[in-house]
Amino acid sequence: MLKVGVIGCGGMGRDHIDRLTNKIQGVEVVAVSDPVADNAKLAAAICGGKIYEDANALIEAQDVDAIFVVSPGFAHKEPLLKAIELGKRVFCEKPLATTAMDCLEIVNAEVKAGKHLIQTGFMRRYDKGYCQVKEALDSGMYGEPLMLHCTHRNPEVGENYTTPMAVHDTAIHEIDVLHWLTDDEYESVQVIMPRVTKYSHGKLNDPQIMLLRTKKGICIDVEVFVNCKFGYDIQCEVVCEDGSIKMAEPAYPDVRRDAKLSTTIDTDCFVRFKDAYDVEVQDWADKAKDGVITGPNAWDGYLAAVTADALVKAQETGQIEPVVTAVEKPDFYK
Ligand code: ISE
Repeated sequence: MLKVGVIGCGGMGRDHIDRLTNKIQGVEVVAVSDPVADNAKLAAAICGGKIYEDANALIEAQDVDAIFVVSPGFAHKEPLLKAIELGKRVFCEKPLATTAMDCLEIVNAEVKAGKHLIQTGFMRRYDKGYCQVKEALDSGMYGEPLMLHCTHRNPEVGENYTTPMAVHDTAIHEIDVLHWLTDDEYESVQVIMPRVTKYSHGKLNDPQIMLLRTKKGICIDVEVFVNCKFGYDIQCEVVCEDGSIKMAEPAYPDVRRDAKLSTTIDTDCFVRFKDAYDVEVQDWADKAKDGVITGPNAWDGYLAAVTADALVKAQETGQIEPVVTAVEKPDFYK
């Protein structure tokens, strides 16, 4: 049984604790920590774990084999560095950290430790639809990918959601999953700002069209539209030399009623990617038990941060911006 300590017991943290406790095999949550005492109490009530006021003490605890970091992104670096120092395996919700510099510090610490310890929580790689597209691409039957047309629509967002968040919060999923799908890295990005929807507000340009070019020359367009009103709608089509692969829609029945034919569209990411979260965490638990990490790693977290920074710059300049990593990919991650 893998004994896990969870740092961060807000909504997402408790969702993971519930998953780890009630769904995932071979894992037990033995410790929880959150600066907000009530969050920690609610979490302990789900799993029966011991409450630690100090997250460092949780990481050091003898009976904690592996750590789940689900605190806000800005608070990730410290526990990750501590866990690396102690050689404990970590599942870290995205983002790895909020700045590229912090991500690189984590990468460097892991490389120095010489052991793969960190998995970054990019759950789309575990979604059945994306996995089917990946399998088709890897089969080689359709030739090389040339273009990707993608859509990331949310029904609506709060007043606190601003233009850069369309990258950091939203397109960050495409940034990771599309580099994995195409087995490629990004060279440059651009953002086009169409007319703004009446449902947006002064601090948010919505929708946006994000364009990414990979090192192999694949061109990707992502429509990010977070006040689309009609649902949580994620699309991905890969146009290849010998065919085109469009990701399957979630399976819902076609309903005929009142002279209309309709199909459900999900309304939030936790429903749309529910199974992906479960598969992701079970896979992490199975591998972490054997001391292995095979999911998105710290380098993927760093790449996502660097690409996001370039996109935010492109939002401001309207120009094509290069995606620049401060170092070459270390052999450790190849
Ligand atoms: C949210 O944080 C997510 O992770 C969702 O997948 C994304 O669609 C949404 O825009 C984000 O705010």
